Amino acid sequence: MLWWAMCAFATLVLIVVTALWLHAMRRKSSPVDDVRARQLTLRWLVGGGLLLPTVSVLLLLLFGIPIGHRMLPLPLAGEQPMRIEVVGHQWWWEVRYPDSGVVTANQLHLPVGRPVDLDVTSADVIHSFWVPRLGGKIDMIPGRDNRIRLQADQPGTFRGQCSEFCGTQHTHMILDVQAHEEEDFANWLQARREQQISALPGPAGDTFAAHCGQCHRVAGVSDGARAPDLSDIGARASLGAGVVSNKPGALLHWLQEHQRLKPGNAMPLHDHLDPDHLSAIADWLETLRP
Ligand SMILES: [Cu+2]
Repeated sequence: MLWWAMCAFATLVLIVVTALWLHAMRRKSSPVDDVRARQLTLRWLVGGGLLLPTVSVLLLLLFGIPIGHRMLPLPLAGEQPMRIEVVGHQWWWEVRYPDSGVVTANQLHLPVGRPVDLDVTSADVIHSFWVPRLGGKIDMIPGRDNRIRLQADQPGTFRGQCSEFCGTQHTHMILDVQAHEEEDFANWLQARREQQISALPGPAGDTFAAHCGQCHRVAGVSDGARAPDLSDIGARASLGAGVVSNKPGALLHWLQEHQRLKPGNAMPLHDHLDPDHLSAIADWLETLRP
């Protein structure tokens, strides 16, 4: 709403200034004496230089301040905002629901019609959290907690994007935001909380434990904390924070080609791993969903 209001106002200013400019170029000027010339100059200075900007800025502030205010994490009476922690990493998003212990990555599930306080920080360099359809951006700074309050008014999928250059794969740091009706959100959270994952059996499971589980967490299976949580990776829209769509088979492709698809990402190559193990791991990961 704020964006459209400012866009409409800026368009109005553009039209008025252009019209005045065309008028000034086309009209035949009649000679005026010094007194009249000073009057005209004063009129433009006071009207166009003082009154017009004062009124414009006041109007925009009257409109913008209440909207901006809603995004400030001020104390609320009644129902308290939900709290979600988001940590920026090169180049992915860690999302934690501290009240339920649920952790996910590169996707943010929100309830509709309820304010949500996002506590954002970074694990490495400065990133910036931004979901343009829901509100302004806020910097994610290592060692510092910033907070922004957002509220989705209708269910849907919104794109979030890191908006502070954070390295070569900054572009590939996309956050998939899903706003759900309150009940659907509660169901999702409960399903995630009660999710039971059985470890991949056999030698492929050993390979996962030795090479993947050191960095990646899978709830109840491994507890690595350096890389994205994989407990619900099968349910995510994309892999690599927006690099490839998570279609059947995409996980194996990602595991084989991730350094070509997203050069410089922290995951080592898997060339030395048994291809059958890699394939079994990919198949197993595809089944991980709440
Ligand atoms: Cu970035």
